[in-house]
Formats: sequence, structure tokens, C-alpha cells
Amino acid sequence: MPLTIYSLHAWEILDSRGRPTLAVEATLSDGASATAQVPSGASTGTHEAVELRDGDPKRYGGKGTLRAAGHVNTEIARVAAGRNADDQAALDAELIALDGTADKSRLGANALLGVSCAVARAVSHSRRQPLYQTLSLGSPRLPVPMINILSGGLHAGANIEFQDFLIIPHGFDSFAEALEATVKIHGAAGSLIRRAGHVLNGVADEGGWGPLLSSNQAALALLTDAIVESGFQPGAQVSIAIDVAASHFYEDGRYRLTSEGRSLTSEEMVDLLARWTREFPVVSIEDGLFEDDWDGWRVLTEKLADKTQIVGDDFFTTNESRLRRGIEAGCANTVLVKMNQIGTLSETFGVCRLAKENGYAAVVSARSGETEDSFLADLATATGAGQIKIGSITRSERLAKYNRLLELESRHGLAWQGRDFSTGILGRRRG
Ligand code: 2PG
Ligand code: MG
Repeated sequence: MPLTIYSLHAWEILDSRGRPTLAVEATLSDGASATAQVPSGASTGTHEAVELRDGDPKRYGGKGTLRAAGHVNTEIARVAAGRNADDQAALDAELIALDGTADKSRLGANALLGVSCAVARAVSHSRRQPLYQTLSLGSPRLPVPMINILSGGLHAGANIEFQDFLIIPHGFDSFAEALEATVKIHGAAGSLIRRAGHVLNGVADEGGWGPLLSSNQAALALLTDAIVESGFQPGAQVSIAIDVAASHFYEDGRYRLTSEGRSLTSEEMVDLLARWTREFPVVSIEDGLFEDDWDGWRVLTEKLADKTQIVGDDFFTTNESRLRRGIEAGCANTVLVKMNQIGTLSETFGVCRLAKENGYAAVVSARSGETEDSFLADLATATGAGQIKIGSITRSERLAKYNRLLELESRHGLAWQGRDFSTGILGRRRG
């Protein structure tokens, strides 16, 4: 008997910022059922698939998701009922065709993604498998985390422009040890901020510190000090990643670094980033330039990609055709993978595959608006992407994923790849 979809049900829930998003429950013909929750970004790329909002100002300032839920409960549920649940690619193709638009704006990428993930998880329940096995592309492995310690930009009141200052704790024997080191560094960063008398702007959107610092450079210095103060070797054990999220301070062809008192051209921005990779243990730069500054991205890649991960988030928006164009044009060497930027699991896998075939690394990423769903931990493990970006080590919408990775390491005995990361990107860096 083929395993088929029996019913779908979606409803509006709230994300970690208190904004509406969706939960979808899928029930299969053998009675197995599962729920998936959909994340939501704030610093979104222009080329992302459309997250459908109600636009009704009387509810949640227009951000309600009742229309998206309604689409799941009527049109999508009707078409999905009776379909083979085991064939994710066929199901996702059906969802894309049913929507019928290039950007998924008719039914909503949030509606489609909720269905795609809920069915995959229900299949894993039916097979009594851990989710990562059901999703597996062949060689599951635990990812190396890129963990937020300080936030700026749209996630923390924009007092400094760069959005994320993260650490990559790669020089450890296990995921659990890497996480322990991170907690220590997060604590040290908090103490340094207080000791220096900076105002602590509460907790930022991804659970890290959101201090009122004087500049992006000051944030890099503080993060490096926190690594040293915690007793770890910067570069050898713990490196730094930044998400510049440059599209969000790009205006009229210039990069406006107000906190640094300068406004830079694309070339000057590349030079500044290059300088900071020399002065600080920065090994990964995400969205270092505006999402459509293709020439700038080529220059940035030529100058830095032999020693640094050049990551496209808003730049690629988890979109195969943008990634293909980037590969052909010699832009970036790594893709950030966010399921809801594209809207189905199969397209997410497609991007991971394309990256791998072309020697690009992949970092599976959460959104700044998250839920308690841990799907991402299994997804990153299943794709063998090698890296994951979830946010900081506080707030349960983040911990749901970290704790799931701890479970995969401890209960499922999956191996961790931290030292491989060191010999990969850092090997090149030293050489
Ligand atoms: C990013 C993400 C996560 P958002 O830019 O990488 O940090 O933020 O979900 O707001 O796009
Ligand atoms: Mg980003």
C-alpha cells in the first residue's frame, strides 16, 4: 500500500518576535502525523520567495497569516489528499505548479514550506526513523555551528551597521565541547561589554548581545578579546564570522557606515573587509556587499576567496538560478541556505546539490524570527552541508536546534566535523 497524504491542517502561530507565522500538521494514510512550523526573516533579500501576509491592518498590523493558513486548509489540502507522501520531489513540484507564480506569491512560500516540511516529518514518523535519515542526501554529518555573540543592524537597533558577529568554534573534539566553549565566550563578551561601560540594549533578535558599541571594528575587537579572555586561541580553536548584511545600509551606490563616519564605494568596502580579515581572525564574510552588486562580488571573491568563506545570503536567496549565475560569474564560494527563502524542501536540496557539485560550501541557516521547531538541525545534518547558523545560545527557539544537535551527537552517535573545517578553510588560510 503506498503511503499517501490523508489530510493537512494549518493555523496561525507566533514566532520568536511575537509576529504571526504558520504551523502545518500533516496526517498520512497509516495514521502517522506531524507538525512543522515556518520561520520568518527581518533582514530579507529582495529576491526571496514571498511570505504571504494578510495585509489586514486590524490584525497584527497587517502581518497576520490567516490567508496562508486558509490556502493550506482549502486549495492545497484538496490537491494533496491521496498523493504519494514518500515522493517529496513530486509533492513539491505539485505545490509549485499549483501556486503558479515565479515567487510563490499566490499561495505563499510560508504555506508551501509548512506543507513540504510537515509531510517530510510525518513520513519520518511513519517509518519510525529520525528525521535526518528520512531527509538524507546520502552522507549525514553533524554541522559546525556559526554562533551569534553580538548583533547590530536590523536585529539590534542598528547602532552599528553589521548585523551579526559570530564565532565558529571548530578546534574541539565534539559538538558538545564546541557548544560549551561558546557559552563561555558569550559570557566573557557580556562581561567585557559591562566592564567597558557600554549600554546593553537587552537581548537582540537572535539571542545574542545587542550592545551600544561605537563601531563595527569595536565589535570585532571585543569579540576577539572575548575569545582570548575565555582561554581559547583565536584562529586555531575559535574563528570569527560576520554577516555584514550590506544591502541594508547600501544607498545610492554607497555603503553608509554611519557608526564609522564613512560612506564607501564598493571597492573601498572590499578593502575594508580585506583589512579586517588580516587584523582579526575573520574567516567567513556573509553579504559583504549589496545583493545586486555583481561586479563588486566578483572583486570581493577574487581578493578574498582563497582564504575566506564568501557567503551569499540576500545575494543568492537560496535560489538555484541566482546561485548558478554566481558560480558562472565567479562570485562567492559559499551559499547560505534558508528554506523559506525559496519555499520547498526539494528546492532547498537542489541548492545544496548545486553548491556541492561546484565546490561551493553551504551553511544551513535559521531566520531571525524562529519557532521552537528543530527541523533545521536535522536538515543540516541530512544535507551534509557541514555548517549551520542558528543564532545565539540563549532563547529556546535557538536552543531547540542546538539541543537537537546534542541529541544527534549523543543518542544517534553522529560524528562531528569541527577539525575538518579547520583543515578546509583554515588550512588554505595558513597556506
Ligand atoms: C541573516 C538572518 C539570520 P534574517 O541575515 O542571515 O541571521 O537574518 O532572518 O532577519 O534574514
Ligand atoms: Mg544574512
